[in-house]
This record gives sequence, C-alpha cells and structure tokens, in this order.
Amino acid sequence: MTSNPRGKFITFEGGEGVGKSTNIHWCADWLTAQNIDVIVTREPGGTPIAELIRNKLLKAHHAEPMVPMAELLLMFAARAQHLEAVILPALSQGTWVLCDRFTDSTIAYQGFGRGLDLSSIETLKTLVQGTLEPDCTLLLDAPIEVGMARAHGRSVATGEATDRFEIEQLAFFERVRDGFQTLAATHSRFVTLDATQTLDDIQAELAIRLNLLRAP
Ligand code: T5A
Repeated sequence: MTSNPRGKFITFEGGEGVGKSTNIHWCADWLTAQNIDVIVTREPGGTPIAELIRNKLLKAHHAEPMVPMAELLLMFAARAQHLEAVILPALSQGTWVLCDRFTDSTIAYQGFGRGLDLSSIETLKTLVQGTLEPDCTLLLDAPIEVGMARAHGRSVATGEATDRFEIEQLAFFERVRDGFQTLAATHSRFVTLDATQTLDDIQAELAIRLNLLRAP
C-alpha cells in the first residue's frame, strides 16, 4: 500500500498590504488547476479557537494595553491550535497548505518590531512546531508607504476598521521590514518578490516558483 506524499507547506510573508491575501488565493487557484489539493489558511487564526485569539490580538483598542509578551504568547497559542487542528493533518493527507503569515511574522513583528528577545522566540518556536519549517516562504517586499497606501485603499473600499498593528508608527514597520529581509538573507527557503510590480508580473514569478515546488 502506498501512502500520500506529504503536502507542501508554503507561507506568505511581508508587511501590511503588500498583497499576501490577493496572491495566496491566486496561487490556490493555480494549484487547483494543476489538480493539486490545497487549502488556504492564515495566522493568527485558521481555527475557531485561533480566530478568537486573533480577534483579541487585532482589536485596536482594549481597556488595558496588551503587553508585548502577552502578544507574543497569544501568537504562539493560536499557532499551536492551528498546527494541530489544521496544518499537520492536511500536510499528512498530501494536501498543500498555503498559509498567510507564520512564525517569520512573529520574529519580524514581536522580535524586530517590538524588541522581544529573539532567542526566547526561537525557544517558543521549537516548543510549538518542533522541527517543522515551511518548504518555501514567499516574501512580498515593498516600501512601507506602498503597502500602507494599499491597505488603506482596501479599508476604505470595504469599510473594514484599522487594526491594532496598522495604527503603529512608520519606525515600527521599518524594523519589521528589516526583520523579514534579515530572515530572507539567512534562510534558503525564502524567495523574495518585489511587491511593487504589477500583479501580472508577480504572478508570473509565482507560477515559476510553484512549478519548481511541484517537481518530485
Ligand atoms: N502578526 C501576525 C504579528 O504581529 N505576529 C504574528 O506572528 C502574526 C502571524 C495580521 C496582523 O497580525 C500581525 C501582522 C498583522 O499586522 P492581517 O490582516 O492578516 O493581520 O495582515 P495584513 O498584512 O494586515 O494583511 P492585509 O490584508 O492588510 O495585507 P495583504 O494581505 O498583504 O494585502 P492584500 O492582498 O489584502 O492587498 C491589499 C490591497 O492592495 C491591492 C489589493 O488588491 C488590495 O486592495 N494590491 C495591489 N495593487 C496593485 N499592485 C499590486 N501588486 C497589488 N497587490 C495587492
């Protein structure tokens, strides 16, 4: 009896409004057209419990400010639930998992952005995900102003409220971008895409990357 090969785990990373959600759905459609089973999920979130945690994390105004360590631990609490309930079962069934943000966002936002100790984040990462790493991380990179303008344009169009991260200052997002670029420079699973390109150009590059991942 042959068992399904493990599915590929692909994460989409980058700052606010760089096009992760838009391109993750494009990739899912592309893979589905190649007869590959795929799910799209996101962090924080992806299960009912993790989505409850997401609501607390993203709510712009709490009666008491959330301290950075609570924010960090809630990110990993949501991730633990998401991994056990969604990501690992799908991968073991041979389904590809496309995840909108994962632990690299924690390193970039809570580590580089908030200034929390990177080695403590590594310890939590090992505790929660063991040796699991994405097969590929697609980093959409753009100047902060470009992403923020796009995110703002989308909020105006949809009427959605600004979240607790989007109200941060420019310097915070510059540190986050630096965090992602540092990770990309030191981990071979990263592919950096220039997110200032047109969607057509980005998606042409994505198709090449997905094809490479399909190869046995
Ligand atoms: N967080 C998350 C942490 O701090 N630590 C963690 O560990 C994790 C997992 C989550 C927040 O949580 C933080 C980071 C985040 O602040 P979110 O809503 O999931 O919040 O993340 P956001 O980055 O805020 O998601 P956005 O939906 O704002 O941005 P996307 O998904 O990158 O952008 P998208 O696809 O919605 O595009 C925005 C607009 O731009 C247009 C789109 O059509 C859309 O209108 N667009 C383009 N227009 C022109 N050219 C292009 N190339 C375009 N690409 C997109």
